Amino acid sequence: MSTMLVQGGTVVSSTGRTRADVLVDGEKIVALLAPGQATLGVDVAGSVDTVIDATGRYVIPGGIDAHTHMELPFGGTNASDTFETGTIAAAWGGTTSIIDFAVQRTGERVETGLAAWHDKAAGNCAVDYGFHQIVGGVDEYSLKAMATLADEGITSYKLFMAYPGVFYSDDAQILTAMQKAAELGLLTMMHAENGPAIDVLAQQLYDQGKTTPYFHGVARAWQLEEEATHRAIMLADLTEAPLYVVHVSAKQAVAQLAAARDRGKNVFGETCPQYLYLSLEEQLGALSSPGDGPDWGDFEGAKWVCSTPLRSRAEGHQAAMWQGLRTNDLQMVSTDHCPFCMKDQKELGKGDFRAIPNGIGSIEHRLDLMYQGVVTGEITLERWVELTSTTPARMFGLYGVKGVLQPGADADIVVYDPAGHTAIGVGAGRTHHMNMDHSAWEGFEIDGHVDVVISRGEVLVADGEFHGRVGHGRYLKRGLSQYLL
Ligand code: DUC
Ligand code: ZN
Ligand code: ZN
Repeated sequence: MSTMLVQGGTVVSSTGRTRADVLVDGEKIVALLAPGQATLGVDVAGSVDTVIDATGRYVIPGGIDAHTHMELPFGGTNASDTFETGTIAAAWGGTTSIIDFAVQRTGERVETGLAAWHDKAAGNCAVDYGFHQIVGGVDEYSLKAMATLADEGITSYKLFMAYPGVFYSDDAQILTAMQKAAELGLLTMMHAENGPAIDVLAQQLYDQGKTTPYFHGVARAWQLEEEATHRAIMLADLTEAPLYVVHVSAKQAVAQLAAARDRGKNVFGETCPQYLYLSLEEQLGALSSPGDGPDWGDFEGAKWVCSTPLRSRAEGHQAAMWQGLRTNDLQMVSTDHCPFCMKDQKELGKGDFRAIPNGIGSIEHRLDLMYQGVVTGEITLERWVELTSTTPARMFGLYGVKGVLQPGADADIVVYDPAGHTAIGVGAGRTHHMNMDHSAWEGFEIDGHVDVVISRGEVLVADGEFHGRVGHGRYLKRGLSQYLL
């Protein structure tokens, strides 16, 4: 077992910041020490195997991305990051734990889908990984299977109010699953969009010749996110099931969450960097060259086809997401990392936006993109740590081991340089390790840099090099949510 001292930095937690050195023994943090002094007469820095210099930098708990889709089968193809490529990219960006979604598709058994997910991930991850369970077919078999999930460390499951015929659950199925979840203490995660209504609008737009990616955003109207969010909240209220709404993008949906929380309900919401920074007009409606496109944009916008969709900046959704993060009406930021290449993947939807695989790749950039929110004054330094690590740990039953730098916790540590710079994108001199032929974040400049990334006492990234290894990442058996009211 080797020892390490992360020395000279400012340790930032969700509640404050302090100058401290972090002492690591093997995989665990064993002490936070007053900086640079002998402790109990021992010269600690001179006694450890490795000293990491964090002078002038922030020392924070490793990021936890609680919403990823490695290798997700979707729209006739698979998300382009494997557990190997996706977790290496995560490490580059300071994310040391992910929670991916095991998939039960409609017609499959939960156990089969879960076993397949374990097979894909085991031995292939560079950072630690846990699972949520997508329940794509609520029936007597899946309800029975839900009872065994918590024993396997899967304490949250996801339902879809969208994607009829693929993952969709109707209200009767949602009600039944929530009753079971309430009984078992599982957290219900909800993709809250009214899928059947979206499909009607999408067909109508297509029939009118409105086939470009922009119309993906038009079909997935905010009213259908607000309505589904409200319906999910009411069903959760009735069944007393705690509810976590994923990838919130509409300001009206945030208002629904806020109203439920004001009534004292266990209702939570996550947003993603794309809903904070990107928009319907600028990205989904993008032109690869001016003058292209029959109406609004051309196929360039396919890079940003994801669901929920990017929303209108003129309508103020992005500003509302930032505000929700400040007021804790939204509690967390995950990526919904679901990358697809333009070639052979997004291209499947040329001429029909409905056939564009839904998803954006961001796992590598979440910490940086959220740090930029600190620079621009949207959130505080402490809130940055809370949104990206501490609350994900508490929400999904990992806190104490993950999400905090304290004795007994895993030594998942990021040294972040506020004087550094990160140029995001696939272009020359820019950073990009995800398995994609483009970046949804091309050209973004960050006034900060992930310098050192440590996972359970092993250095994964330092001096601009990857030192980690595939197989280092371990399965995280999670406990019940530690965030409930
Ligand atoms: N949304 C996406 O953008 N991709 C995968 C699934 C989802 O709900
Ligand atoms: Zn979703
Ligand atoms: Zn998702």
